[in-house]
Amino acid sequence: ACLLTTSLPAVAQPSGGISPDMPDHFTVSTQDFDFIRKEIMIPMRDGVKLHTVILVPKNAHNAPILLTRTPYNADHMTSQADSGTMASVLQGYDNMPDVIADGGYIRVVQDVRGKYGSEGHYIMNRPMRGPLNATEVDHSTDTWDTIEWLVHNVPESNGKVGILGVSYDGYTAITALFHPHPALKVSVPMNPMVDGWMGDDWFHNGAFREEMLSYIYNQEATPKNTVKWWSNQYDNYQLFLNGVSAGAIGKAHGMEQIGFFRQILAHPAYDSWWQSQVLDRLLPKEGLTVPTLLVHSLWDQEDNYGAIALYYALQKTPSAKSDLWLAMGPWNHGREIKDASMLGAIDLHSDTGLYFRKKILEPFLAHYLKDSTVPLPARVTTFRTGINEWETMPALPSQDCNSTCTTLHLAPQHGLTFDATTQKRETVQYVSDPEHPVPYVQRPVLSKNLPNSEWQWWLTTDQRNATSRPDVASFTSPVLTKAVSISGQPLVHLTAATTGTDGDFVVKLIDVYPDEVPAQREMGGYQLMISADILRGRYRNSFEHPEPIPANVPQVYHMKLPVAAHTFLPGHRIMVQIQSSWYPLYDRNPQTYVDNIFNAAPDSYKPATISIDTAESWVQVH
Ligand code: PG9
Repeated sequence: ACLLTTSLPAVAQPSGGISPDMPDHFTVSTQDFDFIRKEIMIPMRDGVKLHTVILVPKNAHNAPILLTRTPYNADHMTSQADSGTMASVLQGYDNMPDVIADGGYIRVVQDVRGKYGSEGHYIMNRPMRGPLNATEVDHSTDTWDTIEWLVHNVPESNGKVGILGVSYDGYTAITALFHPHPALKVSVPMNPMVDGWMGDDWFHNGAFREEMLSYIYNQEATPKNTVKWWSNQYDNYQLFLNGVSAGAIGKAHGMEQIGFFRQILAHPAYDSWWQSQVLDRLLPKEGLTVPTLLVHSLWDQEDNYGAIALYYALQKTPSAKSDLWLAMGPWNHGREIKDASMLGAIDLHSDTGLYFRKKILEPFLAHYLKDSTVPLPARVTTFRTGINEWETMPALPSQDCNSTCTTLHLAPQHGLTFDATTQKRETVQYVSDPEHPVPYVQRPVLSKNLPNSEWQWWLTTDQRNATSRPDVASFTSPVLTKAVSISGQPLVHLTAATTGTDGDFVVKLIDVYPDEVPAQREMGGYQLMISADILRGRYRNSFEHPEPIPANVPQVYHMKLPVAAHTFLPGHRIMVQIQSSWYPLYDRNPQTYVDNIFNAAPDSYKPATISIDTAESWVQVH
């Protein structure tokens, strides 16, 4: 579009015969745009002003507002095109032009405190007011104050506001539900970060996700991310190995200057600092009063815990019956807002992102924000991989196993059986050597900030690379003669001994494709992870109070794996895989008990022999 200025800015006076080409402020000519863009500094109750971009369709009248609150640059998120149409401007993160622009919504994106154009101080996942936050403000008050301003100052609106966002912006969409503003009619947290210790971005069951150091660095060194994480190694595997512990690597990058990094170092266990801020503990105490659609990606490489944990926690509250919905799909982190016809290498044969937006999200928003009579989606909608079909259910299966569970028993000779009577005792051993940890993707492991990194899709990558390592134990069923469908969270009961005094256990449930797949030959023999997670052994009895593992004494390790909705087809096999590192996504366990692994000395990292007892190890599936 040809952009003309509407008013001529003052021209700087020449000096020494030279006058600058650039005006102090360039004004974009918007008369041919189909929307009006406003940038407002909205005052909060403590006087801090938050930078807010408002896009109003030019024909808007009685239109609802869709709000996103973000640490990722509101300006950037509302200026993605060299075109003057709202649909093309709203292409980026958190935006779905086919829902937001085509739906006639007023779009509002706000920088949270201390990021980009907003005043105030940034705090990572700023705790809600309470034991960790004695101030008068948190994300819920900032949302309240913002909505209060919007409903009084955007005359084109109908006074109804929805909040939505992916990941961090899903987290802020949840915080809006605490003492919500009466004009907040709906919340859609997508892939939200909910509990950073138990299973979202920072730790999983106590194992630290050291690949996230670069995120913390970029987000927290400067308000506008002007200082970027650096590395002198192309291969992160080598970078982290050289650095020894995650604490040492962070310190070598000067990260002790960053408050959140200091908190991470001080709180390696699930202590009261974590417990009093995680949203799946806090929100159920309040209950839901606003209709909420949680959105979960079944292959989410970043936040595959939060939406489901919050769903189960809210299900226990009376308000769930009226106000809680869940949608799950075959997506990586945030893929539901884009084309989602492929799951990594796997062809889904339809655009599952489009289906979600048109059949679930759009009616949900319209019902509550436009008083539309379109029916609401089912309480739970999920895409079932394997048979590639959508299905609905009144609720997710329970988190505990009852008589309806099927048990996959580890069996001798690396077998896996449904039949408990064929399960016999055999000890399967491997040596876990911290000098040669199992890579989570093939090396070189590229930083997730690099465009050719495998980060986005790593959960879908072929596990044959792991299967062929001597420090990975694989247990495989015979070829299936009929389909096996699973839903909900697989439950692991693993019995293993180690010669060390600490150690990690990674358990993966894998769909092994037939040797030949004529329709897509590259899928022949593919080993697709369906659900997998890690547990730091010191937390086997208590996430809050770690304990050394007694060397050479078998211990039971329980894990709830991420939720699945998958059908293993006839001709496929089911595999359970066990290993003791997933590197460098998760920091190495020294395998010698030390007080705080962030400070582990190089000589504490020791090889350990792991012995798995097949007779006492199984995975239960719904
Ligand atoms: N997964 C990212 C994140 C969320 C919350 C905290 C830290 C990181 C994100 O995509 O926003």
